[in-house]
Amino acid sequence: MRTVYTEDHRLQDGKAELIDGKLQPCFEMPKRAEIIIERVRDQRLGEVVPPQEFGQDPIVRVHKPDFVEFLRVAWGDWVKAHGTWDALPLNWSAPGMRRIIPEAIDGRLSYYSFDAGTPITAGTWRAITQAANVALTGRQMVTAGERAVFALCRPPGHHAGSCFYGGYCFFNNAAIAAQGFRDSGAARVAVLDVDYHHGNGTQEIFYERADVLTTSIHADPKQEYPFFLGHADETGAGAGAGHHLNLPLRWGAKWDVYKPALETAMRRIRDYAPDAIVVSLGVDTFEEDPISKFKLKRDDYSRIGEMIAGAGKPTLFVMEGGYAVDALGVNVVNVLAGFEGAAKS
Ligand code: Q9C
Ligand code: ZN
Repeated sequence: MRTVYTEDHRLQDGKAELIDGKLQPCFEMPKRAEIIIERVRDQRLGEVVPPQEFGQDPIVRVHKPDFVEFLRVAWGDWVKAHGTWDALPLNWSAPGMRRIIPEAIDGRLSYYSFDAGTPITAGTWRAITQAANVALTGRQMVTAGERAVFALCRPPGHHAGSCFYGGYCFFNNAAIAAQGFRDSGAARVAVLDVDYHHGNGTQEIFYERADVLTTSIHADPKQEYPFFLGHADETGAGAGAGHHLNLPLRWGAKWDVYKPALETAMRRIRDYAPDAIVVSLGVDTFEEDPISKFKLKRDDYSRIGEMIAGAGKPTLFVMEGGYAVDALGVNVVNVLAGFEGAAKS
């Protein structure tokens, strides 16, 4: 399996996030992707190729133009107002307040975000456009006939919606790729989100559409971030009714409860008969993850890869979360190698 990767991800290197009541060093750090690419190379998973440039057109297919333009200018506007420390929002509109786009940069950060864990920095725009290019390049390779490709995106994307960022995510790389498959001839695309956190952005983007089936296995939003979406009764709306599947699991979930949830998701995906599958590949379900409370082990990731291969569809893996940095390379490559082993047999 080939990997798409660029060192430009390093340009997203935030100083701090607000977590557990404290400003702490960002868990979403450049080291994450570096550990993963090192393991890809050590294990000889396959060739590593750089992304091509696709411009803003495929991005505005899933994100609103005013949101994209905000991200493009945010750092410059922030520097004018406050200097070169990272930009973070610190208040949000509550029910009863109005959604009028503020002029001041502080207000626009608030308007377009949903948490204080996602700093905008000098290199954010380049890093996030390149992460989208990584996903789009992988999409193009799969469309051209590769059985599977790994898009080593960083920063991640699945919390970002049509007009909001948060959860370390700015552009929804997986959603951009899924839309890219549609725009290049795929009639139906399925998204499988195995990140520990609910893929609220991906759900929001495709919720009223039947041409993209979205599925997510994640920590129950009654217990876990992002809290306000990801319940089992959210199944799609309008034309998309019945085309979304949430499989929330309680804190402490081990392979014995994770496996049946993944079987349920894969069954739904098989029934949908998609032309391609996009996997939002988070490995923050790992037992040693510092911000998560599932208990998957290293070998469980090989099984996840095998089960995804069982669908027998062209597959694009898009990197999402995972913060146990030392084990990140092993766990991610276990999924990919597990997939390859099962795809061959
Ligand atoms: N106490 C991704 O995995 N903070 N984003 C959670 C938990 C935000 C995770 C705080 C976590 C975002 C892509
Ligand atoms: Zn996550």
